[in-house]
Amino acid sequence: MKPQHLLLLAPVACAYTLHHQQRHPTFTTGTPINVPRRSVSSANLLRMDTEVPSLDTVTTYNLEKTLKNIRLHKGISLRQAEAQHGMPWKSSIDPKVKDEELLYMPFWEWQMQFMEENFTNLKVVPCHNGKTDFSYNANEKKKARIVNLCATSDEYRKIRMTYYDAGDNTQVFNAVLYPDPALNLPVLGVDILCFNRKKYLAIVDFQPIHDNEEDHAAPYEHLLKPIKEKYDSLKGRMSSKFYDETQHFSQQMLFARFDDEEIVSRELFPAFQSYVKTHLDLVRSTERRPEDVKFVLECQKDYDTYSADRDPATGLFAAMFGAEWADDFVHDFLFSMSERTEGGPPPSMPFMGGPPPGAAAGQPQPPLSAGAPQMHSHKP
Ligand code: BLA
Repeated sequence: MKPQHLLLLAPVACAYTLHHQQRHPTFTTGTPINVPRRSVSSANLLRMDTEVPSLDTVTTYNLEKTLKNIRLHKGISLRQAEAQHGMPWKSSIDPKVKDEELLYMPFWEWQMQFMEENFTNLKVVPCHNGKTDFSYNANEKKKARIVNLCATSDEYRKIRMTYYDAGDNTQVFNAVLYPDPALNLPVLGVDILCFNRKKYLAIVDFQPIHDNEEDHAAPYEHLLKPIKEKYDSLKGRMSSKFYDETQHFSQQMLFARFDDEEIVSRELFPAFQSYVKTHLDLVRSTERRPEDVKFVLECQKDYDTYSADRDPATGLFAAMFGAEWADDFVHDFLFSMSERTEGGPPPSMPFMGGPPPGAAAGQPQPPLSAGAPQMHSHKP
């Protein structure tokens, strides 16, 4: 997000506040709820989207916090933000899909409830970069849609959740929770995917934000080891195709490629719940050090830049929603502190299929795209 986009959040915030009395039906129940309307004209956006000098990370963070306090005070609730796009969805965008199609919706639902019950001062943050509202997008023709939610709480500077539904082709639940920067702690990362209802990929980790050993995830790994030990299917190792496992990934990462859907409810779901709970326990039991804020924000920024540069989903989003939307989505929503590298790494390959037959947990394995026919090769 550019500094000038922060300035745009003020009118966006006012739009949320001013219009939140408007009543509209929800998609799911028909119960009227307050749905905000955005009233910033595109002419205004264009006028305001001019280059201004970059602000440093701490100033940006403080400005963001102040704006959040102004606009979130009377903002919409988490449930209202969720209901704006009919979430939690009960059926797929693809009518061909029959039963139990939204495989990972229980992850979304459980996390929402857990946050509501356990996070302090949980508030919705608009999914907006001043130009585009990222809360929802769909490609009706290709039968794919994405929904996003962003929030903040006393424990976490940024909480974001994504559900991607492309019928039996692809289901994804993705979430990242960044601790308050006065806490020098790993980020909680979740990336859970399913392709063709046959090939599954799951990663849940306390992702280190720096790489010197005493600040790395190592000090927290003893909390995760006993959990990981219980789940034999989740002890796999990632490939080096997209990421480097020594950077921003811990030794206690839950990682699995599998083809037995049973594993989702039997192992992945309880393991995910334990990691989320343990992360909150860690955040709660760690003393804040305000003098660390600048350093930790810089580390979270490095994490964002690393992740944005390597995100294998960029190609998929470009194929479904257009290259510009995909680029802005990755840099301004998913990894919103990331630096855009001029002439940086090429966009990642679209993902295409499942893992090689017979792939077993516990071994480094090639990406799902290896050897599989290309699924998303057309421009939108
Ligand atoms: C891999 N993640 C992938 C792949 C895709 C996504 C398409 C490649 C699958 C393949 O062909 O092998 C999907 N990434 C997404 C989506 C979003 C995204 C849909 O950011 C956003 C909505 N990725 C993360 C986070 C973690 C993560 C937070 O975004 C950490 C928990 C990990 N994803 C991760 C890893 C791989 C991966 C480690 C590579 C697995 C491997 O190479 O073996």
